Amino acid sequence: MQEIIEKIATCVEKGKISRTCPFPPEMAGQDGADEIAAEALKGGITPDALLEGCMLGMERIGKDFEEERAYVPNLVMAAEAMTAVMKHLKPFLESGEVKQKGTFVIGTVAGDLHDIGKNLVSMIIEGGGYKVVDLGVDVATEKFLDALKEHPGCFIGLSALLTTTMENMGDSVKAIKTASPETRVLIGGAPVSESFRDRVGADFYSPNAQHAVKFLNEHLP
Ligand code: B1M
Repeated sequence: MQEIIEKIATCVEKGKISRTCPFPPEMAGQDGADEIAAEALKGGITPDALLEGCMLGMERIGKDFEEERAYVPNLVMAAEAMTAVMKHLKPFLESGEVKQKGTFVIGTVAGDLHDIGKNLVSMIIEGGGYKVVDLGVDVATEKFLDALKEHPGCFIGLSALLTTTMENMGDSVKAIKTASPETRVLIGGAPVSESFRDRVGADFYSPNAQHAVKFLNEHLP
C-alpha cells in the first residue's frame, strides 16, 4: 500500500496526469495518476489511501513552489493530476441514500481560484447524503445571497486557500449572517482557523471534509 501511496504522490507532485500526457518529459510513456488510481482501486486500495497520496504530492509541490523550485504551471499540472484521481474516487463516496438530508451550497470565495479542496468537500458531503449546489470559484458575496434565497434552509460552505482572500471570506460570512442569522455557515481551507471563525462569526470551522459532514448531521433543522 505504501508503494501505491508513493506512486500517487509522485504523479501529483510531478503533474503526471495519465500515460498519454507528455508532461513531465522524464515520465513520458509511464502510467499516470489516472491509470495508477484505477488499478489500485481495482486491487482493493482504499479511497483514503489514494487521498493520502494526493495530499502528500500537493504538500511537496506546494513546498517546492514556496521555495521557488516550482512555478504556477507546475501547480496547474499537479491540480490536474489530483483531479484525475478524484474522478475515480467519486463512485466510492456516493452514499446510495435516496432521500437527501438537506442542501449544502458551497463556493470558493471572491478572488480565489483554488477548487480542489472545495471539490473534495463537495464530493464527501454529497456522499454523506446531501444535495450539493456548487457555485464554483471566485464567488462574490451576492451569489451566496442569491443561493440562500433559492435554497431556503440550506447550509452554506465557504472555502479559501489564500491569506489574501480570507478577508473576502469574512465579508461573505458577515453578509450571509446579516441576511439570515439562522443559516449555518461553515468555513474551511488551509489558512482558515478556529480563531478566524470566531472573528468573522461563522458557525463552524472544519479542517477537512469529514468534520464538515459530522457538523451538518448534527445541525439538521
Ligand atoms: Co496556489 N497557493 N496559488 N494554486 N496552491 C497555495 C494555496 C500556496 C499555499 C502555495 C505555497 O506558496 N506554498 C500559496 C498561498 C500562500 C498564502 O496565501 N499564504 C498559493 C499561491 C500563492 C497561489 C498564487 C497566488 C500563485 C501565483 O499566481 N503567483 C495563485 C492564486 C490564484 C488565485 O486563486 N487567485 C495560485 C494558483 C494556484 C493554481 C490555480 C495554479 C492551483 C490550483 C488549481 C485548482 O485548484 N484547480 C494551485 C495549487 C494546486 C496550490 C497548492 C499547491 C495545492 C492546493 C490544493 O489543491 N491542495 C497549494 C499549496 C498546498 O496546499 N500545499 C497552493 C489539496 C486540497 C485537497 O487541499 O485545498 O487545503 P485544500 O483542502 C482541504 C482542507 O483545507 C479542507 O478540506 C480539504 C480536504 O482535506 N477544506 C475545507 C478546504 N475547503 C474547505 C471548506 C470546508 C471545509 C473544509 O467547508 C466549507
